[in-house]
Amino acid sequence: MPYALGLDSSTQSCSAIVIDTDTQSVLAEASVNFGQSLPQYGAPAGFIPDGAGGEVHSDPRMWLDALELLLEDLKEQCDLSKITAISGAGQQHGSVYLNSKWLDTVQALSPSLSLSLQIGECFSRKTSPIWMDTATSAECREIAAAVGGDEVVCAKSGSIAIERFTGPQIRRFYKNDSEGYADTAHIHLVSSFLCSVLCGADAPIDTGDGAGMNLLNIQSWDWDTELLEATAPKLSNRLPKAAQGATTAGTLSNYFVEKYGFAVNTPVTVFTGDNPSSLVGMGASQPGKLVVSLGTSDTFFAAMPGVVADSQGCGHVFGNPAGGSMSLQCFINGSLAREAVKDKFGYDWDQFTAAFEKTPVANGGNVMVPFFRPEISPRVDLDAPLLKGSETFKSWHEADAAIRACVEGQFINMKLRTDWMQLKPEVIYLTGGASKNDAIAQVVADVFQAKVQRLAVSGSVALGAALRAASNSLGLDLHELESQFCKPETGSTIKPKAAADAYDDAAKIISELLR
Ligand code: XUL
Repeated sequence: MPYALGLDSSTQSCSAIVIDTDTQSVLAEASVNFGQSLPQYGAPAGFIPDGAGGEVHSDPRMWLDALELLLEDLKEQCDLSKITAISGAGQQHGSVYLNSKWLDTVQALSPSLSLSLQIGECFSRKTSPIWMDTATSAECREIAAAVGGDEVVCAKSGSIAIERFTGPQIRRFYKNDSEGYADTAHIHLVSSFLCSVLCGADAPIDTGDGAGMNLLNIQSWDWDTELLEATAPKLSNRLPKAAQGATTAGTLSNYFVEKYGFAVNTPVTVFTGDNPSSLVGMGASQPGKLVVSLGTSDTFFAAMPGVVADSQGCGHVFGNPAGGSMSLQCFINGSLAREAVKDKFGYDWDQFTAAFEKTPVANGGNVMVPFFRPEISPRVDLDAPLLKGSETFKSWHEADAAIRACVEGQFINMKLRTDWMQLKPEVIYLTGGASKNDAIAQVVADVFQAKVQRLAVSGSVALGAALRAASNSLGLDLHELESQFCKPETGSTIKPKAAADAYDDAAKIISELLR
């Protein structure tokens, strides 16, 4: 039976999709919101609020309880014994610390007790730092200094040492709680931890999620001895193997067979990070397609033809679950910046959209660096936008010009910061909250000089996991699956209208303002 299950353990919820690859249809979908369904973990938005000094942690038992609630729900919707392929994805960078009881416990889970109760005994660090944690600036500097600077860390691992990445987080744990570190026998990512739970054994870390640790070498796609040593002692003993995305981690453990009715020996493909999984779920795992996701922060990711790291130190290189590598770049000033300009003039979203009709492409020379808070692409510490243009524009007296300048500035900056990826986009898939807005989509098409499409898929992370599972365990071609399941919404294509050089002057101004 060609049924594949994809799981997505994200920051705020755990979701699943079951697809039938024969009929190319979705059979079931479910989602458990951590804050709403598991209030006992004190994490309304998926993490424990008010951490000291930039700490952002979650209780890993919450992820286990959510997985069980999710499977209960799916079991009501479809016959889980028909599933023949499973994979999943987790929020990137978050780490789970396990003691010497872990392997024996996960191998012999009793279906009459919950996962969280049994595995709860195995955590050597009770809570897990997640990607929102910014408490590790000192550790980033220490790691960089130990190996010869930021450029060396970036060339080796695909990113400079970054606060939310797992290596600096592990180092901080080792420094602040050396006993806890000594008691730690295994360290997993959220993705490989959940995959291990499903398999009842230590699962590998895939190169997609592994590259978000500042520990994996992006040339060899294996652990980098120098980075491991710079991070914490005897770290290599504590990490599982690194593996490419199309690797079978194991078969589903008896716990899930007995408790939820899955078939014996159902194969589980290694899990990956949410962004690499979304690359597949958006149908963009081959070079030539870019994904721009418009959310609280905006992200840009794409399959890359080769392995190059960002010499500006803002971007990231991860393994592409479909083979090769992918790039990812985050822009903190995403929808919050768009909203800030809208609110400054008391506009609603319709008025915001109408502003684009009332202003010309390139905005008559009115240009904005639209950073309302410190940005990471590039790293600048602004709390208000930089403006260049007419006096009325600079004094915030032209609402429509300010709105266009904000959106144009966002995507010109995005283009400037992503040129290192050497991509020649044929199509940009726009996703996330603001992606439905045609005026914004037109600016993206004009700045990047590529057509923009919106896809019908929602939940691209779980879908990507299901497609990867189907490809690896059922022997189906991944790109074929992508073209079957990730179709553009009819009438959603926006073509560039502006001349190719329309934004050249504005790009120069933004580069100068940021110098
Ligand atoms: C990527 C990142 C986030 C997390 C959570 O580097 O930190 O996108 O993966 O979604």
